[in-house]
Amino acid sequence: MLLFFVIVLISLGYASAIENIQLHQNWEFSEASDKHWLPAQVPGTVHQDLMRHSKLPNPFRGTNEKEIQWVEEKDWEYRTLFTLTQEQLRYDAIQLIFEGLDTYADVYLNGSLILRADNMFIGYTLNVKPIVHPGENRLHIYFHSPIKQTLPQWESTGFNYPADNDHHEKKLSVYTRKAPYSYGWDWGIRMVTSGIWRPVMLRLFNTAIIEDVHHRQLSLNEEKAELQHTVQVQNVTNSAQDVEITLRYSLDGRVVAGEHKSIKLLPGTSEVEIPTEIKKPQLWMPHGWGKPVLYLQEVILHQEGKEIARYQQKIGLRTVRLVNEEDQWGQSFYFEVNGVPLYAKGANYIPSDALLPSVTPDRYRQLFENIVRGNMNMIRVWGGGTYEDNLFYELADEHGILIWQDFMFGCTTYPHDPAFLSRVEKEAVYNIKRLRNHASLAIWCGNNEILEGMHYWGWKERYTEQVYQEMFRGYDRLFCDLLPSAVAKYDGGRSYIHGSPLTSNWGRPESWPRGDSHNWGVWYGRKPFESFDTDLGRFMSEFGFQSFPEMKTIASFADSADYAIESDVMNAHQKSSIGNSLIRTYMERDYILPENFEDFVYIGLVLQGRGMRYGFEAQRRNRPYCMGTLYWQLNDSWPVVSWSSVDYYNNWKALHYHTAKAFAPLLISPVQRNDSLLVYLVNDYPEELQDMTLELQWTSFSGKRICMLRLPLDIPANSSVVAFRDAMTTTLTAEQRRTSYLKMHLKDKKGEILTGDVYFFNKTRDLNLPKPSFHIKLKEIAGGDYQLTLKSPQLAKDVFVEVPVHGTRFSDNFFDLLPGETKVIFISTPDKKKINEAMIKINHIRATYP
Ligand code: NHV
Repeated sequence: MLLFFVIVLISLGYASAIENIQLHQNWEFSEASDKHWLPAQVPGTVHQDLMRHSKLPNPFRGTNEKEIQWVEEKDWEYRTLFTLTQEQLRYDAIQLIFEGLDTYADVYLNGSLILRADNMFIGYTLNVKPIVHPGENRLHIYFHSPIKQTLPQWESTGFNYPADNDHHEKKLSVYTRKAPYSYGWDWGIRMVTSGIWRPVMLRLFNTAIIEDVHHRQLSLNEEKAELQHTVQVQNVTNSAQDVEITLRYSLDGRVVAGEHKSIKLLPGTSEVEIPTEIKKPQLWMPHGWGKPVLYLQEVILHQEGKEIARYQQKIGLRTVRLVNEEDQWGQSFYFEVNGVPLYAKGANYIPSDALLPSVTPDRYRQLFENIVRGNMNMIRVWGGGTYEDNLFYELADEHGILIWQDFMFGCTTYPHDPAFLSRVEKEAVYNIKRLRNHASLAIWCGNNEILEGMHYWGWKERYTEQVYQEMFRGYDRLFCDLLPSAVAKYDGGRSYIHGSPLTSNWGRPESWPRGDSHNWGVWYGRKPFESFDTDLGRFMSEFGFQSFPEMKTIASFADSADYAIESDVMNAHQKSSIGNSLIRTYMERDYILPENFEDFVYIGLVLQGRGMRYGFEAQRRNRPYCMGTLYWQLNDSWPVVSWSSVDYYNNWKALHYHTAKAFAPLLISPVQRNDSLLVYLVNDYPEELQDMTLELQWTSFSGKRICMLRLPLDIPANSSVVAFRDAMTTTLTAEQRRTSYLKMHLKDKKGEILTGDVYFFNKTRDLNLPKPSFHIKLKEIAGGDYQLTLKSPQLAKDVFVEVPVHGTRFSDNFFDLLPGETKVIFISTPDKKKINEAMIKINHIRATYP
């Protein structure tokens, strides 16, 4: 964008207005002690550069993680040269901008120490005009090892912080404002990176620059929106006199204020207030409720008829409010969007890669495609990662995805000495200002699970009373004082909560009715999936279940000799010490345990998908008591066994297909309660649905229809209703309940199917599954796009169509192929890769039986 901007200005003859020069060329790096310089890529990390020069093995493969740990203990240097002309030196201002330095970086320009960076989460803008000269300029950055840098602090602290996810015995991560997950996590490889991880550039300009625009919405109704925009303009002339410029503010190309509004700039930064009004505003709607309409706001500065600066950003008009109030059940926790309570559906997001600079714009787009196709409307940027790239929030705005933004603190207490607090304050202000104009931003949250840890993870016993009490004081200082004050000052009106869960609660029934809940009773508590029916909070912001990634992802890091659950290589990719045994325990409850590794992986995927779906539906059935489902976790940062629904190579696990189905705005949700079958209809649309028909069809596994029922009904807006109730024994005998299923459809008055589901009357292990005989046909419909037709006279359960190309898209997968049904799925491979029938593997539950 910026490059495009430069070119446009030059072509209009405004070459002198502004120049943005990316400094991504000619970099070299070296370990500090050996001065052996090699070409480097910027933005990047030292790990990526070392891998490029074969100085590190692929860290994701085999047990290589342990071979790369030496990198974190070294200091690293990066350097480049750039040239500037006499003419360029004549600009009023020359800024050197780092959008992100990871982390302890001393920056030298032509021999001057111009910055000592100590926080990876903030960008730095430096005035370098007095330091640069015509011709060659030397930029040199010395990265101190984050380990060595903090060791003295650790040694003088006198105790080890409870950062149990930090995979080093000395818990150093807490001292550094650096993505916590890079020190290891229970799904994370340890790669303590250093480097210029975000873009670096020079900005040369005359007169003035638009430093910031803060857009605020003062009121919003059907008639009009009242907005206030605060524009900060920095005057960079040396003149002691006032500088006259004009400012133009436009929305969607229409100048709504300040056409030739002339401004006298005083020396330094001036604030210009622009009130505007939009008649009949079009609202930004969350995904599932309508269009997320965006308006392009643009501020342009002119001097003597020439454009000197331009600022663009898309904004949305909507209200979002966290309603966290006492009510008949306890304390509500829901988001009201444009005046209507929204059932939030989504997941917890972790960083997309262990090496952040390798997340390309394309990967962000694919991520949001997964979010949208998963029928989600909210994503939580969880506090153990990073504040995401601008593109992430732009895509959220565009797709109507609300963002729950944690500050980057999680699962441990932190220091709260003055130096630490001052870093955090800068980080908060920087990121609040960077993100506050996004329509998608719904809430700021102080941290992940720190209070939970304080109360229930044994920390009281681990520390002296004095240390423990000091930790509480630190908590209050950071999360109840510093962060909320920063939010109030720079983003007033946006909701803030000090932490999630709001009232620490795992496994304590008395806390379910209050605030948001993390339910880890399933998984850590070994409770059955059916406990999701009763372990219900007001907003489920975390709960999850692990699975292995599918075989082609395992094959990316393991050899076939490693294909055993407890092999060294598999264990290096399973960071939860109890993970494998928990998967097995749950599998035995619901499925017949398969004999081979590949089938264990496949059934594990089905187990995770079906189990989690049970939870999603239970929570949605219980609206309005429960008003949100954000599961743990959406994605992976490397190929690993984890709770994710999409693996590192962008392959959907069974869970993501089940998510899309369970999060559909209209849901048919059957459940067995005592000896009855109840069929719920859940409508998340803000409109009533009239003249609907619910069709129920009981059918045997070999396709024989047993019984059929049609029920006319209306479904209220934003509701969950029981549409059908039947004693389990009324329609089917016990034997039939092992050999039949119930198919359900919701049709509108034209007979069109709006949604459907299939229900089985027993756990999969207790069903009498037949052996299906498939007819399969693959047809190429365009380059890389295929149509696969599947048919069988007998039921095939949880059919998994496997294609050996990473990132292949399936319109559906992990589905039940009903007897006699012709199932057509669309398959699309990345980069139009060719596939054929022989490459397709099909698995299903019956095929795994001994
Ligand atoms: O373990 C899975 C995920 C984590 O990756 C992540 O930190 O915030 N998880 C589990 C829990 N929270 C989170 C809950 N943790 C516990 C529950 C019960 C006892 C101890 C810990 C996420």
